[in-house]
Amino acid sequence: MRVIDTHTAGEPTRTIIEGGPSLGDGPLAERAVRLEKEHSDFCKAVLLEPRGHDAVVGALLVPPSDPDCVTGVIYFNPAGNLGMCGHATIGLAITLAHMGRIKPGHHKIETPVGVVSVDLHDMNEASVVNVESYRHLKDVELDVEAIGKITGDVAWGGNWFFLTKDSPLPLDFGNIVELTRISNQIRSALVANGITGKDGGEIDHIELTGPAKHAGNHGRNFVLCPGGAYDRSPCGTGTSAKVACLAEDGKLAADELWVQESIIDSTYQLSYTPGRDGGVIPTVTGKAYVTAEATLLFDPNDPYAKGIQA
Ligand code: PYC
Repeated sequence: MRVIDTHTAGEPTRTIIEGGPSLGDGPLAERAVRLEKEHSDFCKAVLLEPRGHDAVVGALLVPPSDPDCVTGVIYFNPAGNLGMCGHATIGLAITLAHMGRIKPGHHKIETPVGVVSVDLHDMNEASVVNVESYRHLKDVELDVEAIGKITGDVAWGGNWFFLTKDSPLPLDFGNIVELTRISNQIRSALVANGITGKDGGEIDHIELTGPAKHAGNHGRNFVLCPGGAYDRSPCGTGTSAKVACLAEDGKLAADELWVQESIIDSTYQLSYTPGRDGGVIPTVTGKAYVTAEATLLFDPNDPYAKGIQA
């Protein structure tokens, strides 16, 4: 199986360019369900130790059903599928450029939650025009064990997010273990209180937000992903959800720049245009770098061929 690895603002993506499972044809959302249900061993083997680690997001290239798209892609992490993934889409654009499949310009990519587009600026920078993003619930009050009251919004940016108004702890690199623990407690409190996204969608990403640390930037975050790893990047879908909330609160105008910092100080530049259904269409710009081209080997005698799993 051949893969190309990238990182986008520090967050890794492994794009499977050859040798992945065949998922048949039909709508991408159905093929994504097939991947999760019938090939979870493949997903874990590709991502987990000893070949990877729990923060790696997989991008399986599949034929698009929309002929205008340069490729279809299904994103997954060790816990299951991701609807959309901002950092991985930037990583995918840089990978396709590295492979010579796309040149600087505008390209469409099909994901299970809709068609997104990328503007490839050069061999390391791309802008993703995301799916329509919107706030579903405002000022939700949660009683979180050992922390107390936390207020936040539930918003969609291609995945479901709970975005806190403030962070109970400074958003410092040295606090990552504690921030992870707090975010997991928030996730449990959401489940215990039956709080979901639209149509019962599971809120599987928690975004702690706070003020920027560095001049010229506008906000900072810590994002817990499904499975328990934190996002090294500012999270493309998470910042899309953030921008949707800022727009609805009248704090960010269309086409105005928002620079979002991650917990490791990497940044994305964001702006939006109004959406068709009352939300916003965010554009997320970031940089990605190719870190490896590899052939993954699966030795049938290897007891950890399927990855180290709990
Ligand atoms: O960039 O959207 C994103 C993302 C989701 C999970 C990890 N990264």
